[in-house]
Amino acid sequence: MTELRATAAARANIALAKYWGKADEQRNLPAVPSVSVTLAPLTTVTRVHFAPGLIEDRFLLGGRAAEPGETARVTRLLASVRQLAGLSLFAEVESDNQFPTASGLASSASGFCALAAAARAAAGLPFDRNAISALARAASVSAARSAFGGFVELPLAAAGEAEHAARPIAAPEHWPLRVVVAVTSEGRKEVGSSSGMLHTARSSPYYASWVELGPRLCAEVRAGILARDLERVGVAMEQSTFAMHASALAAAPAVIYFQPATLAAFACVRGLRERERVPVWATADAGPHVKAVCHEQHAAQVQQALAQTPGVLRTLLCEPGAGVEVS
Ligand code: 2P0
Repeated sequence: MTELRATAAARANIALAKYWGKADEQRNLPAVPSVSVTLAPLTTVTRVHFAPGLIEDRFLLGGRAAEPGETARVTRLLASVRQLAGLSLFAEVESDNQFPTASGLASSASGFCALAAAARAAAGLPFDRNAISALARAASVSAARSAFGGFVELPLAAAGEAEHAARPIAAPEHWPLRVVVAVTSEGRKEVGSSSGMLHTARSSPYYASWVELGPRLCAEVRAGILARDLERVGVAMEQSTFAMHASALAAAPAVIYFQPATLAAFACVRGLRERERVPVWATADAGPHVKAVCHEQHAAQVQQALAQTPGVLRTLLCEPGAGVEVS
């Protein structure tokens, strides 16, 4: 019997138009469409080995046994691969982020996408980005987008659609933008994305407005990408960011991801734009870090300004990267 093992590498992504909220909790379908850019070099490498003799799935994250909650999510994904491939073996999974895990940047996106690709390959299933994306999406919605490189969208699911997946908008070479990540905290975030968005949906009076606004901003970002119009993308991205956070802030009790340094970094970016005429716009996800999007020729200036902002611990320079790869 051939060795049932495989390795996959997937990159993180940041949403330029945000996903926040679920249309179907059971099937993990998003309530709003989203658009992202896949980021080099923020890569997770995951190895999966379906092996005889195991009595349960084992999951090592950064060389250490993962928490039970994390292992349960991994096991759910592996269970659907086992069912698809007609396998009954448990698996050993090792996942390593090739970027600082403690920074809070270790989004589930690159991790679940790499896991989906490695698990399918280890089980002998063919390399199929749509299938990987749908499998990853069922575990973590944003992970669906990391299956593809460059600029990617995750539309709303059609009624009754079984395998809902992301799809590419444009390759990384289409637009060599830069994303400067301003790291503002080394700790883990207080409220996870899933619980934050479910709590927002249940208790925020602004959630319905957010869900109504999402598709329009998504269409705007998509059109801006195709036209390589940074201002169009930036303006819609900032509105998407602040509308998402506003819905969370209005939850009872409030879900607050911003730290003082988050606001200082947003002010820095706004200052660069208004005082220095640098075309740069910023976003933040379910955490305190700020990501600034600009042209290549302004990246050094943006990086330097953010690095000097009070509370910013360090910066990372990213660019559009490739989709998931299996080796
Ligand atoms: C996004 N985020 O579009 C948005 C913006 C955070 C803010 O997708 O519940 O880890 O696992 O499906 O994908 C983070 O949420 O959520 C996220 P689940 P996920 O990138």
